[in-house]
Amino acid sequence: MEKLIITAAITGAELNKKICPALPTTPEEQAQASKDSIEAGASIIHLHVRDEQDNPSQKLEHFQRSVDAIKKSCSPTPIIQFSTGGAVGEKMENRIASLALKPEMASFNLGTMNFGEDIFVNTFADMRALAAAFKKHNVVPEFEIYDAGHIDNLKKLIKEKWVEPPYHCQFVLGVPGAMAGDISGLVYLVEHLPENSTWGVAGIGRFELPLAVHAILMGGNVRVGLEDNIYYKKGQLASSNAELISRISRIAKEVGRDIASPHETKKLLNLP
Ligand code: KMH
Ligand code: ZN
Repeated sequence: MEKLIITAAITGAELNKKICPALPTTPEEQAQASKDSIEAGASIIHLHVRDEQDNPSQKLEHFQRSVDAIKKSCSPTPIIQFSTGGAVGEKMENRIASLALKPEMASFNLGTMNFGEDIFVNTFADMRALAAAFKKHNVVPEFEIYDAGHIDNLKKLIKEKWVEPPYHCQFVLGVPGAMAGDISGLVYLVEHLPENSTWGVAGIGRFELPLAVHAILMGGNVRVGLEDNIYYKKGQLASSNAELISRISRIAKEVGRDIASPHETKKLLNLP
């Protein structure tokens, strides 16, 4: 089996420190969380950023200051994957604009869906505009798949030649409004991927750990972090992102799956 790529989703856009005191939101906190996550085994940082009031932001200046802080404090430097999802309701033009900073990777959300009580809008027109921006800025997309039909949306974009292989897919399972985090669902999704794909899974909430363990055994990759799940176990908040990542690294090593470094991850994902 290939080495395991662990992505740390350290912050997200939906949470705050009242709900999760350990959530890193300032550039300094994100730099420390990234450093600890890399030491714990992560090689990719999935990055959402905040403004001076701690509100979710897609502004270039806010991305830039977090990227600078992370690069300064992490050795080896992780792959920094921008979120183009942002917070629910963010304008598509702002979500796309962040790609101008040319991160190595960024998320690419594959469809409109209920997202809790909200609607997360990603129309085909949005996706085509996003795909054009990825090409223009030479950024590698990670395709976020929340539902089975999103694989068909990806296949449509492939057919229309908006996106090119290899296709890096992240199954984000357990969002209220989309697919739950059942193992049978994960198996179905893996079986229906387009050729020349890699995959990982990000289980939301209580789905995080069981899906990660299955992905480790199935040869997939894993995303964990406070964006997706704030509990270490039932009733016990996680003390940090690194705590969640360390557990995944321990489990992977116990079952004989080595962990990919940032350098190895670049090779595995064919990043420039
Ligand atoms: N905050 C969610 C609405 C992404 O990063 O691309 C979307 C999200 C996905 O977090
Ligand atoms: Zn995200």
